[in-house]
Amino acid sequence: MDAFKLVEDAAMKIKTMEVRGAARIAKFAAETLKRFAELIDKDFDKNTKWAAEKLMNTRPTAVSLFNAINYVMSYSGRNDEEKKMDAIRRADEFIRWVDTARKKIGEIGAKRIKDGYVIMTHCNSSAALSVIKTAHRMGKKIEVVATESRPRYQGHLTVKELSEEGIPVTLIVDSAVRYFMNDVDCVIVGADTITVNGALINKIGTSQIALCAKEARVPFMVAAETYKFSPKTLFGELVVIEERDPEEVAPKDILNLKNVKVRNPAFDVTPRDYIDLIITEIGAIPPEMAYVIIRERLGYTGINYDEIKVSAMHFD
Ligand code: RUB
Repeated sequence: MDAFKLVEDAAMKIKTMEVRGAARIAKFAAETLKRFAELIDKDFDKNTKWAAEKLMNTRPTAVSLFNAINYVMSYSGRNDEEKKMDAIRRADEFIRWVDTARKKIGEIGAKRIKDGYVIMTHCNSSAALSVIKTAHRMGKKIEVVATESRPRYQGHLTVKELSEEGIPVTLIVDSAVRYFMNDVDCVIVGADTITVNGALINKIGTSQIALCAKEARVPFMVAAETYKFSPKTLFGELVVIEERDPEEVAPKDILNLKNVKVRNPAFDVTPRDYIDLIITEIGAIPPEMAYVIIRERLGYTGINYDEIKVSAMHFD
């Protein structure tokens, strides 16, 4: 296998959303960098930097991709062989982090789900579904209301996953959220990024759901691994919201109309005031604690975010 083609293909898979969802993207990037490191036999720094940039320039919003790449790229060594071994070790570590964090979030979050609960979720989040599935496996009788999540219909993936698990689920259109809000006991969504001030960036429509939940006094919870927190925002960087092709949301005859603009932002921002709890693998925390997570868990050196290094962490 050609190492460079491997990375080009992987980048394309992320770009076209064949691999999607913040956790899956992060894990896939770490796996790809590991494979790349195994395959190349010269100019380790130069080549891995190329691969890292290629993967980084795929989707801009989920900080999990940045954190994954940064984690692997923080390798050290006196020569290429040592650097290769360290990069591979770090990639394995990150991959393990993804898996253990999801499981832990399931265990912690499931304690917040009471028997008989109806839970609303949006998009297709492996972390949010870990909470729901764990509660179900604990024997709690629960039901789910899942939004279809236009325009890419990730909600269809969610209902398939829940159906396979034997969890009753109702699929609704995104605009029916307020209609059903009074019938649910809590909302759980995932995260693409959490900023230093505790704001959540997640699939477009999330902030409307949070607004409805607050108005209806329904608890709104976020399931997010600590690698979804953004060290870049600590240094003032704003999160870039991916705007995708208008063709995803409207047919040609509409797109061709005069005086009509079609826009397709893929994510939106939910301010921390609308979030009751963020369930991470190290505990359920209020959004106000985002700064502490970034400092203690992700760590950094220097004041320039280019120099931020995700430091060693505990996974279990
Ligand atoms: C996916 C999305 C998910 C988060 C969290 O967007 O917004 O809610 O990524 O998912 P897209 P997870 O389909 O555009 O990638 O908990 O699996 O990381």
